[in-house]
Amino acid sequence: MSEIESVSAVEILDSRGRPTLLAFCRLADGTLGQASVPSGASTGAAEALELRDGDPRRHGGSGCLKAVSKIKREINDAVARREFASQADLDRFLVELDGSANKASLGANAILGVSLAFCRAQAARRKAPLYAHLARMAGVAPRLPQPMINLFSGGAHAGGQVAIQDVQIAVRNAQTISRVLEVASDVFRAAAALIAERYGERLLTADEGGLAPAFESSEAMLGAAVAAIESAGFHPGEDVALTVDVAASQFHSDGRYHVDGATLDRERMVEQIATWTRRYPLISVEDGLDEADWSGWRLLHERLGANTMILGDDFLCTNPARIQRAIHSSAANSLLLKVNQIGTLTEALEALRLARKAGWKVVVSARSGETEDDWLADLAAGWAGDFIKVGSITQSERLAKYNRLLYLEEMDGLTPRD
Ligand code: 2PG
Ligand code: MG
Repeated sequence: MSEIESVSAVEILDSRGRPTLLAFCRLADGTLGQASVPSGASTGAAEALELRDGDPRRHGGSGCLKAVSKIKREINDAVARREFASQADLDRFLVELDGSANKASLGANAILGVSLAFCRAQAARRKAPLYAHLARMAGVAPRLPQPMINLFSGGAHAGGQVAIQDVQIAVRNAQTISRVLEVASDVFRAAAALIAERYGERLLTADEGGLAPAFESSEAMLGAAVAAIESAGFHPGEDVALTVDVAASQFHSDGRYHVDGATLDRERMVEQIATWTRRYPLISVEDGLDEADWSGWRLLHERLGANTMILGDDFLCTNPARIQRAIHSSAANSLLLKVNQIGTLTEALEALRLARKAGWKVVVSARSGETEDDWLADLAAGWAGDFIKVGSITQSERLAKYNRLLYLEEMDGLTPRD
């Protein structure tokens, strides 16, 4: 049991210079927890609602003062000087207080801020590192996840120059996170040199710090990733594999996929992805089909699911009901877990448990709009995610998470999977 003294929040800026919020939770014994909330660009239609002011006079309408005020007034009035038995107890209370199906009344950003700040306060009260507190809550043994590191971006994370949103690298058989980052840095530098040579341009980076030249096609982006791995002295597939976030909902309209100048129906889109997996060392395909194209997902899973992670992001929205349906209809085999898609830690944990029960892989993911907060690293380690997806090895909002993993490796003796 612990009693909340008060909750509060302040509007801050994220890595894109857009407002988000930093929430605080003070317990009756004086312990303070705080956490900031990330925000996506390629969001799923089934995501819980992120409350924004819509006032064009501030931040082009994207201000978060309404969400801040929901925390300071409605939520604070309801939770202050009240006892909560557990994280689940508080989260259930917040969901009921909101009362809507998609957290539209209080805002998923307001609710998640309080959920996370309470979690941090509880960890501090127990004098436990956040990852250990999260592991205890989930009943799993903590482990370091394997990073999926962003190399190139297109789609909504860059200028939309190619269809595919993100090409990432996964370093195989590395014993430590520090070795993973060493290899990633070699590949990143090789990629930067290759891009400068081929496209003769100053290196422009995308939302998550990945390189974003004017690739002529998604295939050229995948080819450049393989070339960068080779030029850094590694074997594509064996030493360094690729993962891709197709983010197909972004280029799907009228039942067709508009990929790099071609218009494909679902069968041909699945064919296209199968061709990519044959030609390139892809171990994971995220959002290969539109989020509403359930038949396409089943087709893709049937076609490639035996050897490739068929990873649902916008498709699943960390939503237990959608995950259930995907399990029953055999439409995916991996979950991208983003807590702000659902709005509370407890519901995200339910999503994790469903995925694990079905034998799925789990990728704990950041958003394209992030802050310097590092709770995601603790979440990925504490909930033993198979992978963590944070973005590139540049930009401090990304590095905060990698550097926290390095800390956990050194100071807490956690070890990576594989
Ligand atoms: C994604 C995420 C992170 P966003 O699509 O997986 O890369 O992007 O936060 O824009 O949804
Ligand atoms: Mg995605």
